Amino acid sequence: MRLQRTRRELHTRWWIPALATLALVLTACSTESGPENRQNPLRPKGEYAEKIDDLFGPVFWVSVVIGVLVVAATVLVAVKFRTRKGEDVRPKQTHGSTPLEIGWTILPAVILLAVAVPTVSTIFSLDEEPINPVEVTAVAKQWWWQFDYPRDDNGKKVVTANDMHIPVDRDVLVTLTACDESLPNTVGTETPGCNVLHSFWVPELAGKRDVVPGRENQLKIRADEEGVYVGQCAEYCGLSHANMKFRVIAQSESEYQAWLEAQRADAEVALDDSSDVEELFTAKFQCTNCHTSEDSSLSTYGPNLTHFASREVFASGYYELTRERLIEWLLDAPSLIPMQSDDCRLGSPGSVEGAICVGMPSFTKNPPEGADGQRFPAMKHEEAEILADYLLSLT
Ligand code: HEC
Ligand SMILES: [Cu+2]
Repeated sequence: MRLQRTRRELHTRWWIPALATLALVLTACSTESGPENRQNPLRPKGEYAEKIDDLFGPVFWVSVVIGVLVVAATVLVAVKFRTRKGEDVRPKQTHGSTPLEIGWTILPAVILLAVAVPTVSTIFSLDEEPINPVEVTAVAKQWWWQFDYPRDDNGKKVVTANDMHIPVDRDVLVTLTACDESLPNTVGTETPGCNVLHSFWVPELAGKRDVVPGRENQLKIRADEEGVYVGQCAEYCGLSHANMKFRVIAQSESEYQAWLEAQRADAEVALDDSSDVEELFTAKFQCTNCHTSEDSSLSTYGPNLTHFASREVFASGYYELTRERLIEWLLDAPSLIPMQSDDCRLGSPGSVEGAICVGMPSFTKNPPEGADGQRFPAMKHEEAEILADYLLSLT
């Protein structure tokens, strides 16, 4: 009795795993990051992303039709020619059929050709020379992006992080590099100043392109509407890869030029030689080993902070820039970097020796060493506040 019921239950409860699967699939429709997650390649917001979408649509439907036909034919044949009760004869075996074989060779070839023609033509059209482009270099690091804007007449470039500003309705040619001569090598890479493999992707503005150490790739992007688009590293590059985001801020040409002008300008607040801030920033904690806050044309190990407060987000776009968050970050950044290795987070002596910590160090749990080889003392809350207020004045 008991056994029978269990079996019946098994038969009638098939919907439980089915429902669980459905629920899992539906999480993809989550609107948690707003009604539009701003990373939807099926909702292109620029000419080049549109071209890709125009290709994707027809190819998708061709695949759907073929998929449905193949599955339907398979099911039909399986049902129609199944062994019936009491029937125990081996079905008639057929070997070779010239018309069929010619047919199923030619048909797929024709379908592939039909897909290849628009595909290849789209590839060529996306590869056409950009017209009067704005040029930006994206330098991929673990796990954040640096953006370099070309030198002006005085030979000064602009170096910023996480927010990439572009004008609307204009081609932008992005040079993609994982190397920066001013930096030491990332462990495991051979080319000077190079980081590991990354990939640059702004789904609503263009296709993705790999950032390869020792090579310079280029990608054309374009936005047709003003707005903020969310980009993402699309090639696994270490533990916190999934959070290696950035924002593309598309503005009118005049707003863009004004932004660039402001970024070129000197720091809003100069470090005064005898101030508390100067003492903390350059002497006590030597933030200057990895950052600069006085020259927006320099590329450094960590993000250039000269106009830090002009950004709305920080830490690869993961956090909104608020005073509280910034203080937390200055005290113990590794704990705020998702997936940062435990060695870097805990800073427990012994486990840290030889551990590869990338990113901003913890100034409370695992303070870095100064030039004299001595570890800095743990940062006090008041010190973090002074530093945060200074950084927030750097508009
Ligand atoms: C060993 C090098 C190093 C030192 C020393 C260091 N930083 Fe950093 N810092 C980094 C790196 C790398 C990042 C980027 C981390 C990320 O985005 O995950 C960073 C990020 C930051 C950011 C966020 C920037 C942004 O736009 O996302 C701020 C602010 C910052 N550091 C301030 C400081 C201050 C203040 C000090 C001194 C108390 C300091 N840092 C010392 C390496 C360092
Ligand atoms: Cu990456």
